[in-house]
Amino acid sequence: MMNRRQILTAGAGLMATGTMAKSQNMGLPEAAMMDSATTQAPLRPTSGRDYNPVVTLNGWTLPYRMNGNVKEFHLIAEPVERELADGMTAYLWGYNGQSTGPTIEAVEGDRVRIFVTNKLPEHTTVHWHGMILPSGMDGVGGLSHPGIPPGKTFVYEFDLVKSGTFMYHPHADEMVQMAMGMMGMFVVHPKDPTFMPVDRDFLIMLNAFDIDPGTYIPRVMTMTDFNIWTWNSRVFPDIDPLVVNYGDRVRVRVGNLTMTNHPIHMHGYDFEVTCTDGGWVPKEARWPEVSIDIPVGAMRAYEFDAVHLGDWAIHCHKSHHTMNAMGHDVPNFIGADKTQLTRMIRRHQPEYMPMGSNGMAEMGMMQMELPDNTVPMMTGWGPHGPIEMGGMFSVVKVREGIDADDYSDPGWYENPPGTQAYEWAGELPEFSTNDSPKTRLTKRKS
Ligand SMILES: [Cu+2]
Repeated sequence: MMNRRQILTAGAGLMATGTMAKSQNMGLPEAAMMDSATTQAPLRPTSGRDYNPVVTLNGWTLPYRMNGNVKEFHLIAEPVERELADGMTAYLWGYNGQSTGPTIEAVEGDRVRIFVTNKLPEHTTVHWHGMILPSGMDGVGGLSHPGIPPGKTFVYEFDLVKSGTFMYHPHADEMVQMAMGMMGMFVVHPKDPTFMPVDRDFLIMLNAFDIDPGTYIPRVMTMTDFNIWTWNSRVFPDIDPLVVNYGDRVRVRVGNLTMTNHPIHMHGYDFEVTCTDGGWVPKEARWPEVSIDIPVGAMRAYEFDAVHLGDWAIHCHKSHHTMNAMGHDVPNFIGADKTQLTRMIRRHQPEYMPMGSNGMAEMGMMQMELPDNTVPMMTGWGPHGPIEMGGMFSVVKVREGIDADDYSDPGWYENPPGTQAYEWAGELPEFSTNDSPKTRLTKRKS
């Protein structure tokens, strides 16, 4: 088990690579780079207005500098290598070393100046999804301004007139550039720090790729049949847990830039939707939920008080989205008797193993040989066996005694005595799971 405490240190993996850009063009802010897919500790502001920073799961926040009253950021659009899971790297396009790109954080009332350097082989733009800004800053290539040619840097500058959760992505060769992983989130904190304060504020960007097992580059023409369903370009079991201290007020902000909706379901709690990318939901207009559908091209934030200790699953409720690389044209063998067939195939292929007659759970147990650079369809081990999940799945870990800035994995929850499902030790009815529905039917008749 990896000790997150050892690797989760503020700024770990941060490398300054702004030197080159600086010598070519004095005055550009340094462009911080990230070489790690591990959740980075929240980046507390050291200048400008104060705010409570967010935590991007398996992501990081872009540092800024103050230039007079203007908050300056530097994004670099470029090819990146991203570890989607241990053992699977994808060659993507992203920002500042990673896909998804770094989270940008600022405060309502700030003026921001965002330098965007294009190191891609084709032009790009950045659209600021949900922001109220001048039309010429909106980043729609050809409409708002010309595309940023390869090798050039453009400057976006605007006032943040409202707080909330927004996204950024190209509006230039959009289908390709988004399929390649170009997207990030932009959080504008309220000017009034007493407005809807929370103790923990998590960010998840829902995205998806179509990458054939054994390959590295996403197919960019895929419209719906993606095979890698990710949160911030990461899949279970390597999405970090959402670590929460007992009693914390928690906000989870979920953006969706995939091609389909995702009903995000969290166990153990009910919660309220408090924000969309259109703005904050007034108290009287909120309603309770346990699953919240995140439409395409939208953001939803929900909040809850962490008063139930435990390990609680959080996942997309489309069961195919909690699987990793898989084919969809596999017949259903449940209930089929493969004894005869197995004997015949083994004459030619002695290692042949029949699968699927009892369901597919055995796939979570087996260490099947996989091509290089892919992840098993269902995977992850919990304290009680295989979790049989992949893709858009993680665990909310609510514990007592977690320090304010500690997001390291506390390990598995130990259920107090008498609070865990247990095996019946008394008499059992006669029953065989090997009977097909047909035999069971015949038995009942006789
Ligand atoms: Cu989904």
